Amino acid sequence: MYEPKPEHKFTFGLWTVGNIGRDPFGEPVRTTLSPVDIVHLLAEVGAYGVNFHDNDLVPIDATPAERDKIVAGFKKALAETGLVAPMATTNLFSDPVFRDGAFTSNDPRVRAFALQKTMRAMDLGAELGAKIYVFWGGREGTETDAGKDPLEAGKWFREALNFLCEYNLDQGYGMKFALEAKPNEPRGDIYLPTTGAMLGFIATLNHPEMVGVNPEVAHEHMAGLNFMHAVAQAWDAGKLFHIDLNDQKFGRYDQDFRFGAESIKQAFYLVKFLEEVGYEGSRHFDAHAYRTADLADVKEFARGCMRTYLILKEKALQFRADKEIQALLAEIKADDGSMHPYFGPYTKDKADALKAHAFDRVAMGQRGLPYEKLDQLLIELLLGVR
Ligand code: GCO
Ligand code: MN
Ligand code: MN
Repeated sequence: MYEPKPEHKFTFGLWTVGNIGRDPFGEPVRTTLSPVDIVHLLAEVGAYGVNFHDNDLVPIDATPAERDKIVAGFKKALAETGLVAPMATTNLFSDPVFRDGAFTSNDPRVRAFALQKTMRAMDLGAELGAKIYVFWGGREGTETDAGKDPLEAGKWFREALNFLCEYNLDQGYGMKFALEAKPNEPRGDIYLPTTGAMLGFIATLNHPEMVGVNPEVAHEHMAGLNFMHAVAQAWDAGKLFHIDLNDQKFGRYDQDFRFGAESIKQAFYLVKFLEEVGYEGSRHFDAHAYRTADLADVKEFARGCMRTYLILKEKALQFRADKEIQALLAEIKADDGSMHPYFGPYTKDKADALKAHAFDRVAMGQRGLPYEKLDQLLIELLLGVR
């Protein structure tokens, strides 16, 4: 019943199920899987697609001949399994060259290298059919603001994206860029730390229509924010090009837990939102299994992400069909139409009439709203007793 199907558009990055369980305190606990192994693993658990950073697939030091061989093998695995590669991105954070950022590094040679590396990674993405190109500026930030000017860094970042938008046009790749915000980690502070900040920044670009966002649950939760609200703002702006689903305790380090592992209610609101507005992009799980997992448990992790999404999708339908819940919502949103003449576009007559209207403010302030009752019904629905 909760079997993933291609139409659900569930995708995983090579780096997600391929995560070997290294952390700042400990060595890897799982063996490295090749990209081809990962494609087969994802096919086995029922995913629709696989996303990748350039260097998840092609090592940074690979020769052109090695690159071509790896890409051919990967294409073969995609063809064998029917998986697609809808999103690609650049690793601009692992190599020591990016220790002070990529597009915002103080070193102009690093900024130019970051552009070169991204153009090559876009070529790779295009070759494999990716139409969404993600930018996660993991090291675009500072530990001390004594050495970097945020205005200058912002200008460099804008110039880089403007340049790459033109490259996309010039090559005829037809890609859409999706900017992913994160407040910190690995930098002390990362520039443009929230989805809202990214949306403001996009409006300053030369090709704003080409650029949207890739919000991630964990990143907004690290900042203590309401993820669904950020997604709604992005959707309203026509900018929800991609989404990174995972989970995270609020305010903690970057945990990348299985989707729905921690915040069931927030996950429910999110799935309900995506399904009700008709979001058609990938449901990308940017998460990894606990460090305690072995390979079998990694598969459970991947299956769990998709299964929880599908369970919550069903719960959203149940919420809409629940008569008691809908009656409460109707009561909360009651509207006798008497205020309609005051809403909509401004006219002087409307303003005059509204200024003259006598409101019973005290009575209005006495009206209670049954949100407690509604929320308890939602809890019972999610706990499976409704
Ligand atoms: C993180 C980020 C990354 C990006 C990935 C693709 O916190 O590490 O979420 O996983 O999503 O680099 O851009
Ligand atoms: Mn993340
Ligand atoms: Mn992410």
